[in-house]
Amino acid sequence: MENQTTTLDAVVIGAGFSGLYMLYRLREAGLSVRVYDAADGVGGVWYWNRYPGARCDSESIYYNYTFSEELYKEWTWKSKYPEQPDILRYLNFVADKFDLRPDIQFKTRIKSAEFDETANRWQIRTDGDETISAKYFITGVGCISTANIPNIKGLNSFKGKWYHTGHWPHEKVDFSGKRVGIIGTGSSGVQAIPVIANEAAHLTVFQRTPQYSVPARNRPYTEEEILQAKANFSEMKRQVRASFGGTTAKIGDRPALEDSFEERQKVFGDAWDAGGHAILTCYNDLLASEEANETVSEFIRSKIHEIVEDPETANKLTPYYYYGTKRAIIDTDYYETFNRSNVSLVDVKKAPIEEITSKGIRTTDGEYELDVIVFATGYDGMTGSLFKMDILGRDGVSLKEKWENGAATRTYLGMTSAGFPNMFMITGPESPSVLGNMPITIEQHVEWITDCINYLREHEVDVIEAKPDAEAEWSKHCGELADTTLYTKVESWYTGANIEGKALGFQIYVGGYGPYHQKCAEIAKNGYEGFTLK
Ligand code: N01
Repeated sequence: MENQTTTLDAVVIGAGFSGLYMLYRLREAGLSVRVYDAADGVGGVWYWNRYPGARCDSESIYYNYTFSEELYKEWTWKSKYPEQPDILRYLNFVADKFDLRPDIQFKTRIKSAEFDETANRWQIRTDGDETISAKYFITGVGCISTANIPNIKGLNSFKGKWYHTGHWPHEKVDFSGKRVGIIGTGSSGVQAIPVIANEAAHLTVFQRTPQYSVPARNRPYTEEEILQAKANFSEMKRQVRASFGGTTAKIGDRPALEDSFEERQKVFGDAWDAGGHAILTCYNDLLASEEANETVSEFIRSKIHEIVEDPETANKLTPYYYYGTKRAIIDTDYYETFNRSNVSLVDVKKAPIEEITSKGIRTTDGEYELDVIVFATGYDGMTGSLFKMDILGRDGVSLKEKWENGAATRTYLGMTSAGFPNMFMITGPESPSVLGNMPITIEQHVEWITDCINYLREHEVDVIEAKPDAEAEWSKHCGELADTTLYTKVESWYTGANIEGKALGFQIYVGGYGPYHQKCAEIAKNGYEGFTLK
């Protein structure tokens, strides 16, 4: 077939929360726009993450769009923490309500995007050999969407079935009567483990780093709560957009050590009983001071020893790093699951996995025979999905090359990068993104990008590009802020430490959603300060 070229004003990659709203806004602004997604449906990560127990850890009534009051009032969440099928239904509902599908091309992956300096347009290529010429190139690829399947010798020889939580089959995986092994105890593993344990003949958990987890205390919403949330829409919208993390949660007004031990136990105990992430924000310095952090870390450790009956298992499950510096986890019956007779825990830090054999997993301590292996081994976060494409800016320099494979990520506001004109990244590195409730920060990016494009069109500006000094300043500011926290002191997917050979760096703006949103608004108000407009 002959190579076709499509001409559009804008190309958006990804049909998740970011891409759907970007499409809605740009279409409303009168642009010709198309969204591309490799999946055959909308949903982004919620399309792919269908593993047992998959659920969001942001509260439902905040984990949605706030741009349309009508939409907010038409949709009703069932439970406090939304499960994956409900989120996927919600995003399908959004796509239908706003008739978005005609402008989405599914089952199409973007392979490359190259800026053509003579035409000031992006030449974008798909895996179907289609070429699109677009004025604006916008990525909505998600921060944690490129699966990390560790390079363990022998996977191909395994005779059983294996799955990654982020690429789960659409049909139910039947664990009944099976010997299942799961590698990984991050958010995905902690959610999947209790559910798989309920079904499997035996579940072996291969744990490298023990995790802190706090009960979610998920439950159905009452009718009263739903009515109240809907009635309170405008105030909720105002609060979440000005907040630190995209919800109405309050951050404690004092440092942890200002309270006595007994007072702290009461505060932490109440947060534990209430469930969710509140325990991390009881005090205002839990992520900034080692001593303060130790108080909450120790509280959770003591809970693990209360819950887990076998002392040796409890010891193996006891974490040692600063709580919250790896993404905080909430669960339903995680630690309780280790009291079951059909669950065993293998410490692969002590006895590392050597290989996957035809029969199962062999560690330095012995071989575990398995019918199914589940990889809950996470993602190449922040830059993984951007680097999967060949994005070439001015002078043919690739984004990956410019950012030295992640070692020197440079952005302006986490949305743009010098040398990549008319390109915008929704929730890119060095924006607040994953440190809170994603839909709220996504909406802010989408609205800022739309306003920016409207401004360019009104002022007949052909090209917008971050100035190198403005971006250097922003990256420095992000780094300095991060260094005031404990985040940079612990290895996690936030720092890239989970990916073999990946350069280490903490690429998230930690100053909070509200202050960040204000900064972006100021820059726009000052005629896009820090950008060259030509
Ligand atoms: O991935 P992770 P995830 N051998 O990277 C282990 C979001 N999310 O998919 O800690 C043995 O957190 C690794 O061990 P270690 C959320 O933002 C949200 O669970 O590196 N083990 C770790 O235990 C979350 O943070 C929700 O030592 C290996 C695990 O695999 C992010 O996605 C639900 C290994 C990976 O944990 C990622 O979560 C799910 C190896 N070679 C996800 N390689 C909710 O909203 C890795 N591990 C609730």
